[in-house]
Amino acid sequence: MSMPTPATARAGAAALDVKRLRQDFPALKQEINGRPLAYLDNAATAQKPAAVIEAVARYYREDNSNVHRGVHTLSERATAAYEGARETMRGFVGAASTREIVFVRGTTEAINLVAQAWARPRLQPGDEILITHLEHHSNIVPWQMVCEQTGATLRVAPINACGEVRLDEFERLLGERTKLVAIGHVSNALGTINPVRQMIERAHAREVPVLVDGAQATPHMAVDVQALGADFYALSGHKMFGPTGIGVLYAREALLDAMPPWQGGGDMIKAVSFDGTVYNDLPYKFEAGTPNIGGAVGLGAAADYIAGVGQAQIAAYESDLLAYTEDRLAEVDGLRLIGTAANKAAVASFVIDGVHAHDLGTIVDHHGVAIRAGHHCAMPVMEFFGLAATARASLAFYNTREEIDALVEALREAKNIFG
Ligand code: 7TS
Repeated sequence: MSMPTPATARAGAAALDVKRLRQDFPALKQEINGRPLAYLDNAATAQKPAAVIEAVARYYREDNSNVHRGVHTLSERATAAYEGARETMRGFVGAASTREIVFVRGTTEAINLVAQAWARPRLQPGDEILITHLEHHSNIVPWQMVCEQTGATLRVAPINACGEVRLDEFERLLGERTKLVAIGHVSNALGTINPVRQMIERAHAREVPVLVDGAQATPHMAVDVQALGADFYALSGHKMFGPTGIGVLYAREALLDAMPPWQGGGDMIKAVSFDGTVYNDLPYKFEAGTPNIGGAVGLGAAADYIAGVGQAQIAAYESDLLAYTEDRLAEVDGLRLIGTAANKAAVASFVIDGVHAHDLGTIVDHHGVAIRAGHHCAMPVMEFFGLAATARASLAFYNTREEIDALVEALREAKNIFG
């Protein structure tokens, strides 16, 4: 297969009818402070299409019941909807089996599950977990906790001035003692796309399993866990146009099989007596208690929605829009882009001389433009660049050049007021 050329990428971009797609998102059709909303905070959470809102509402209106236990019709329907969503998510990430798809609250819970159920029983003092300097706090703190619990050590692969992981250093840090690598697919603070396939290959050459934090990847690109070779892959529903409070931990079956459950309760057992408990089959062993059934239904609808739009088209359109965003931002006097990796997705983080990032966020909101200002739960990244905070515009396929123009106009006003 040949690589897509810029011409085919442009054709892909042209194929996305953004004006029509925006009609699918009720929240986008509103004014904020008298201006059309320009929602550029998608890395925090994405807006939801009517298809997702309706799927959740229909589930509660018509099928609401508990799963895996009732013999009555509603319970059978709820179970079918929940397990149907699992099959959809299996296809979405390219897993071999639904046994490898564990529903969790989101990326944070997925990573904590791996930290507590995979890493904690295995790690010894002297063992190492290798992450990168780009990680979101949820791919740092669970590993710090498990290091405290086991005496293992956290190692951090450094980044360069563009915000790219230094692969030479990554490889150097992968050693005899490394027991797990945990890396983000796409950085939420900078937009850097890590070469995860290459990093996984290097880890696997040393027989080290790899967890990929995919929270910022699944809204923007097709993910195939088998093609990547990922051992664990975590995602959040709400960032990919689905509901909050639902996400997926993908894990290779052999790994899940060898892991003890991390929470006990209903549904994760086959039989319980005071002499002992027999745990349930995969993936139920990791889903204690009544799950977020409505959330899973909504997540399945979101995955179907993304597939309907087309992941290649989304990636091509956003790549074009990001280039436009960076070009327009460069016109703002005193603006500095933070994160200039060669391979980037959907995020423009920046600072402006003399204006605090939070003031930027407040002023652009007066123009109806939603961006995020702060450390983006990636304080080590901020520290690397010597900053307390950046302003961040994060894009989705429904954003337009007009919205970027509104951002730039608002930033100019902020610069006039404070600069
Ligand atoms: N990993 C990455 C790369 C993220 O960007 C986030 C959330 C998480 C993990 C945690 O996901 P959760 O769904 O479990 O909360 N990132 C952001 C952000 O950039 N702004 O708000 C949340």
